[in-house]
Parts: sequence; structure tokens; C-alpha cells
Amino acid sequence: GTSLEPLPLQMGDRAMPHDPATPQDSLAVNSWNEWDPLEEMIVGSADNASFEPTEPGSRPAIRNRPETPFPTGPKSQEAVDLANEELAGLADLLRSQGVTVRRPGPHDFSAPVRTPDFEVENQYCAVCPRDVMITMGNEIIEATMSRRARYFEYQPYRKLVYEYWNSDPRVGWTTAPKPSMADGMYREEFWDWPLEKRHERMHSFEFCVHQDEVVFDAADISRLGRDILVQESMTTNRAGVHWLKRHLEPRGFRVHAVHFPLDFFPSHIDCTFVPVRPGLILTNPDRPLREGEEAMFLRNDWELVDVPEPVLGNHEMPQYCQSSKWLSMNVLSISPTKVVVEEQEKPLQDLMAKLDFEVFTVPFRNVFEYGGSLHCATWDVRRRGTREDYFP
Ligand code: ABU
Repeated sequence: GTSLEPLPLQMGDRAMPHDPATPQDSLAVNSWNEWDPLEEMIVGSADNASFEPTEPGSRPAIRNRPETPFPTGPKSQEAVDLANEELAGLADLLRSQGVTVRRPGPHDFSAPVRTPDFEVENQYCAVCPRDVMITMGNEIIEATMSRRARYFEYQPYRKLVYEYWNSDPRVGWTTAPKPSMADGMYREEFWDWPLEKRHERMHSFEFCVHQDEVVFDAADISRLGRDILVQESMTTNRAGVHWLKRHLEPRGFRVHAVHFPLDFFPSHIDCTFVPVRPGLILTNPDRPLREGEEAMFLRNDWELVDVPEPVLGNHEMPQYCQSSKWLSMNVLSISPTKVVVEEQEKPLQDLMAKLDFEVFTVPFRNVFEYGGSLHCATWDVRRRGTREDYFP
């Protein structure tokens, strides 16, 4: 038989008793909301990025030329360099504000993936860590992901996760259950529904993923201290919300499913409903919250402020970008008084200044092609603060 010898102790294995005198915000991993003063952040990278492939959970199309086949394989070096330059600019700005910036490790996104349940010709990129990784207080959670090309997207962050986990025994690390991503997990006809059917279906929140397996992207989650919002979307199903509830509520969180019924292709909450400080949420005028779901905010005197129309219309977005014009509101909070807004979004910059923020700007249009802007392209590992109850 096998004998189970005790393994030599690694740094992360030490059963160090939790010292109640140690303030929580001195932990290696500590982030409870979207706005506390930022101390450590991962900024994405476009290295080795590929075009997202066509698959049951995604039908990429060239903007304004949907009949032309979408490119496959690696992105051009020029597209990678342009995005990397802007990502480096964001990293420099954050460093100038005293933030420690880390970057993902190398990964070959041109490699195909084959599992017992599916095959896909290539992977995508590490531009948007927000989609995959989330810090819930002192715990790192790796999302299940919803698309085949993103199945292994946690890998560029694993070295960092091990580092955090090894450096502090109080750091938690959970990988959510991987769904099969087999054909049966998807409702492929979703992509061909005519507009009337979408209207009919818009209140049942059924999208391209069925409800049998746990599916969520981390970017459908928004953190407000004890209260966690999760958007039901094309990338997060009800089983995903349920898993988050069962995982987080015993740990003292309250999980609320939220819905934006006028968004026919919802994916990721951070271009729709964006908290920027206690008491203030930026809202998307095209995507109101489902009636009734605003009650917890209004009851607690939170302000919901519509952002102005983006500078670029949907038809003017970069041709390979699969996201909406509302990438404009994908802002990044450095603290409750400091916010980063894309350089060309002057109307939003003016609004944020009027709301008493110090506004920082960086150019980020070349990152849009990869499906995200400033919030998407980052993952906050440490913000100074603790878990507050903003909705008592
Ligand atoms: N990845 C964020 C995209 C959200 C949107 O297109 O509105």
C-alpha cells in the first residue's frame, strides 16, 4: 500500500494562529470593495494574444462588416504593441500613485485546447484579469469562466497566486468548479433569435448558457463590502450566482443577483453599474436596473448617477472590439476620491470632477479591441480597508 509521509512544510502550510490584533488590511491579499485606497494591482498584458474564436458561447463579428469572417489565430504584433503601450501607461500612472503593480506571466494563447468535452482552435489573452480573478476580502477566487477559449485563462496568474498564498497563511484561494463547456451546456440558438424573441425573453434572463452547470465570469461581480452584486448574463448563469451565494454567505457576505433587462447581450457588470465610493454608483442610461432591485440603494441613501453618452458611438468602436460603447464608463478607482477615466472621455471626466473626484486620464482606446477598458484590464489584490456594512 502507499504510505502517506507528511510533506515538508511550505511557507503557506504553517498553521499560524490568526492574531486578532493584526489589522486585516495588513494582509497580503485584502480588498473588500471597488474603491478603497489601492495598494497592489495586477495590470493585464496583450503578449501573445489571439483573436477570440467562434464557439457556442461567443460569435465574434467584425464591427460594421458582420458578413466578413472574423480573423483567427494570433493578433498582429502591431495590435499587441499598441495595447501593451497603453497598459504600461496605466501601470506607470498607478506606480506614481504609490501602487505596487504586478503583471501576468507568459502564456501561449495561440495553442489549441482539447478536453474530453470540447476542442477549440486557440485561446484569447491576458488583457482582462478582471474577467477571471477576483479578490473577496482575504480570498482569491478563480472564476469558472463561460467560454472555451478562456478555460485556461487563470494560468498566467497562477505564479502570482502561489506567491500570495505562500507569503501569508491567512490568504484564502478557491478555484470555482470548472464546467464541462460541452455542446449541451450552451443554447446556441440564442445567437439567431430575432429581436422580437429577445424582447419576449428579456424578462426571463435566459441567454447562451443553460442553467445546469455552474458558470460565471468574475467581471459579473461587483463588491460593496458585505454586499456582493452578481449580474445574470451571457457569462453568468443562475447556477453561478447560486454557487457564489453558497460559497460566500457562510463567510459573512450577502449575495444579490441583479438584472438589467434592456441589455440584450449582457456580459460583465462593470460597463453597466459601477460603484465608485460609498454612496455613489455610476449607472448606464441605456441599461436600468430591474424594477425593485434599486430598493436597497435608495433605502440607504445611495445615489445612482447616469453617466453621459460615450464619445464613440457603437459603430465607431475598434473593428475587432466585441464590447459596447459603454467601455467609456469602465473607470478605475484609485481611492474614494481619485479615479482614472479614459483620456478621450471628456464628458465623463467632467462629471467625475463635478462629483468631487480628482480625475486622472490615460489613453486606452487600443485596449478596447481586447474587450475591456481600465477596470477590466486590472485586478486589485490589496486595497487599504476592511469589510463594512453599507446596507444595514
Ligand atoms: N467586458 C465588458 C464589456 C461590457 C459591455 O460591452 O458593455
